[in-house]
Amino acid sequence: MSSMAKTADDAERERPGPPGQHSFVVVASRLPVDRIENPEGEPEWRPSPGGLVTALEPVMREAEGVWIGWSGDAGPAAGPFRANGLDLVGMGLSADLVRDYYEGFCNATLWPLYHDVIAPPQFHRRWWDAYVAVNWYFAQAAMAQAAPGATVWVHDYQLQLVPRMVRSQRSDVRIGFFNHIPFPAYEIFAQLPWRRQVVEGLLGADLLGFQRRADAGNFLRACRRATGRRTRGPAVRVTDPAGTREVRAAAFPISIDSAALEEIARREDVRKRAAEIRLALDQPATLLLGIDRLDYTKGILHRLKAYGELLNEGRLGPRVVLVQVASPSRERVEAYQALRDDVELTVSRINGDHAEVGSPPVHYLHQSYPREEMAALYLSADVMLVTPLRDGMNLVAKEYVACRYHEDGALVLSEFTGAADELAGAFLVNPHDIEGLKDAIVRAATISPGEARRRMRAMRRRVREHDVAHWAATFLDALGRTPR
Ligand code: GDG
Repeated sequence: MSSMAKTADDAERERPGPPGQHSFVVVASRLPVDRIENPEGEPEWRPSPGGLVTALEPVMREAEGVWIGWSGDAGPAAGPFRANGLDLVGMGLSADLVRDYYEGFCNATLWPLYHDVIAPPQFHRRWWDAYVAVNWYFAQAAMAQAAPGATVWVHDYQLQLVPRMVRSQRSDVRIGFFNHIPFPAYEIFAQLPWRRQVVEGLLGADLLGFQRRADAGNFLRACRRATGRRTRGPAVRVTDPAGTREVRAAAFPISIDSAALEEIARREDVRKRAAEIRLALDQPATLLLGIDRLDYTKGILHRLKAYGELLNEGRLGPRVVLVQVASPSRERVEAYQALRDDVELTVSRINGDHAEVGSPPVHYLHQSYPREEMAALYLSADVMLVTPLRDGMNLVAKEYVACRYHEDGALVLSEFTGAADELAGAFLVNPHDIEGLKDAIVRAATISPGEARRRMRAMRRRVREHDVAHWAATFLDALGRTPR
């Protein structure tokens, strides 16, 4: 990668290459496949089906789409290839760029900053340079793939400069951007030494999608404050060499493939597995469940604190169990290593204080599971605990609801998640308020079947009608209607 030391402005002065062949281009930090080694020791691509690829697959096929992303490992670019019936372009990041761009600027600067500085963000100029360089590398790949007049959909905080970089050379394409994580209040965003460049980078798009209206509002305020631009409702007027245009910023809450997940939950083997899970836990009267990436935004420690106190006070009765899945995440970033130590210490203390031989009150699983096992866990749990301190949406909450086809179970949900705007049937909590959280857990654990049904039914309707296909279609429809 020879262009690594470029600044954003240098990058824009370069001449564009010839246009590509694809009329729909997805640009995301990660590919929808993982590189694995087969038994013969050769590399192979295995699908890593997330909601995003499921939602975009039909559009990808119809519009001869291509997906540009990184495999997740340091190493050379895989180049264009086909896997799973999709055209993919694998981007390569050197070990230095993985450290400075991915672990550094993305995960130790932007992630904590955009999640309300729950952990202190670090600002390093070398990391910013790597961010500019990698964004430019992705922008070039997007331009090389995009046919004249193509639609380019850029995803998430790792690639905020790509819209402007693409626009500067390809005013023929339509550019959408979706931010999967929150956009912080200006007082927090303003800490970023490169705040103006980030806002300008995003304003290269025609349409900017956020999870919540509050996020779109925060972005519009950042436009006014960091760039001095005027906004009118959801629109920002931008003048660039190709003329004056209006950029729209609005909420498009993401969702899950609800029907597909419910189908898994209804499978006989999955139902059997759910029963086995309860049996293995010695048929608890109440099974509480937490499923999160092991991340400091997810409020796992607050949840454990509340649970530990409830056990001390005996408010949940004797036969209660918490299963906490904390799937390994960003293990080379310092704050994540510290969090893992804290969580594991806290779990051990609770178990040390309350376990009887063979029956610990917390089952802590630092592992990743197949989707079937996840569905069985959702199906087995009486109460789902989703207590982030800040979360763009939180798909786990929606997944729990999608699996509860018996219309039972209860959801305790932090009001600081995007999902809280939609799932009014949940017990909404402020996870910092430990007493309030404890009360909500007790209420959820002792809910009457009638109330549970009423709440769950409303949430299920929402998740069924607003699934991920609806999300993608709504965004792409709005993007298609932006003025040319
Ligand atoms: C970001 C934003 C936003 C977790 N462990 C396993 C596993 N998972 C799956 C869950 C769920 C997904 O990972 C996690 O999604 P979340 O939305 O809960 O959180 P983030 O990873 O932080 O996602 C978030 C999202 O982007 C989408 O825009 O909602 O706010 O932070 O689907 O099920 N899946 C499997 N095994 C595991 O062990 N198979």
